[in-house]
Amino acid sequence: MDHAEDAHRTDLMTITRHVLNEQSRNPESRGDFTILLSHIVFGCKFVASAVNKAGLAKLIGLAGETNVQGEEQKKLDVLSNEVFIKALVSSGRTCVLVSEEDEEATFVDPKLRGKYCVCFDPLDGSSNIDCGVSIGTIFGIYMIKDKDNVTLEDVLQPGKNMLAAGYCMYGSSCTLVLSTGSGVNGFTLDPSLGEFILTHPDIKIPKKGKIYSVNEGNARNWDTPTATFVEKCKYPKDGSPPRSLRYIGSMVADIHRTLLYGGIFLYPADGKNPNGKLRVLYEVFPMSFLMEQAGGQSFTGKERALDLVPTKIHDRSPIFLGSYDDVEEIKALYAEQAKSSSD
Ligand code: FDP
Repeated sequence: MDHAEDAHRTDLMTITRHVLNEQSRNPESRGDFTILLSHIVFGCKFVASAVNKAGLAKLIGLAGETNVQGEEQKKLDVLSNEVFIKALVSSGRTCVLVSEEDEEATFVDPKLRGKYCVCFDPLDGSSNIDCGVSIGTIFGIYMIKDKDNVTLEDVLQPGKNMLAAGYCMYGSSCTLVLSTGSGVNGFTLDPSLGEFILTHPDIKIPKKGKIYSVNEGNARNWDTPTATFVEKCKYPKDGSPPRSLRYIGSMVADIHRTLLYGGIFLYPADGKNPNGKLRVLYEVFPMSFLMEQAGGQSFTGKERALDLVPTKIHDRSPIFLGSYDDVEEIKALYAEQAKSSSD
């Protein structure tokens, strides 16, 4: 028996141990973030279990309600939202919550208030639920500005003010990817232990990718830089091979692949949707934070995505994010367009 290997296998870095290790590097820390995160992790485990049982438990199907974006809500969305709201409130560490499923922000009862604000999409990619494609939870965490005066301004902050962000992907395995501002780590749920184990330490996105990811069905409404970029992906003029197109249509799954394999994910503005589709607070910001922490970039077509200042909690923004060099290319195309329109 190889004892060294055995020892290695049994010395598992759970997500709690990992966050406690990070916490111990900050002597002022009182463990509040660790407590908040453990409640988020519980929400993810609950949703993972519900997603796994969805077909069996007949949980899938319409709940007969529509969400703020006017989309039909699935039962799993409703359930996931309830689970996360309850988990976050009961942590005693949150004060304002913004969920994709709720029109208004939730202000936590003063007796249960803590110093964190959480913006989240409890079940992103819900149009994929019924066909078993990977879906996920996305979250971004801010610190409250003034404890005695909690307002919506606490969540209408630029993404660069986020303390932490992450997502949990419910797919062939359940993977939680987290950044607390010093790199990105991926944890996989071991169902037999009920623990997220560090499986992808210090994720770095390849500097340049070979994949582009976009809903090409919207091509006829794209602006010139997006159309030129995609044309270059398919018919490169520099002798490089064409890039592969991969588009799942579930943001968490598309971003997870982009982080691990490199490439670029685009949800641009188009003639019909000048702000694109994806929501700033709980899609664009958390994913942009993770991308930058992994060495990539994120751009709105005008600016660094994390510099955006949202004015409403459900604001949308065009987004291009992924490998550093790939995003540089799209930035150059937008700069060219701006220059030619100012000439
Ligand atoms: P969905 O509508 O299935 O909830 O913003 C939600 C989202 O999925 C993202 O997860 C996904 O990247 C995007 O929309 C897909 O949009 P298109 O169907 O327009 O490509």
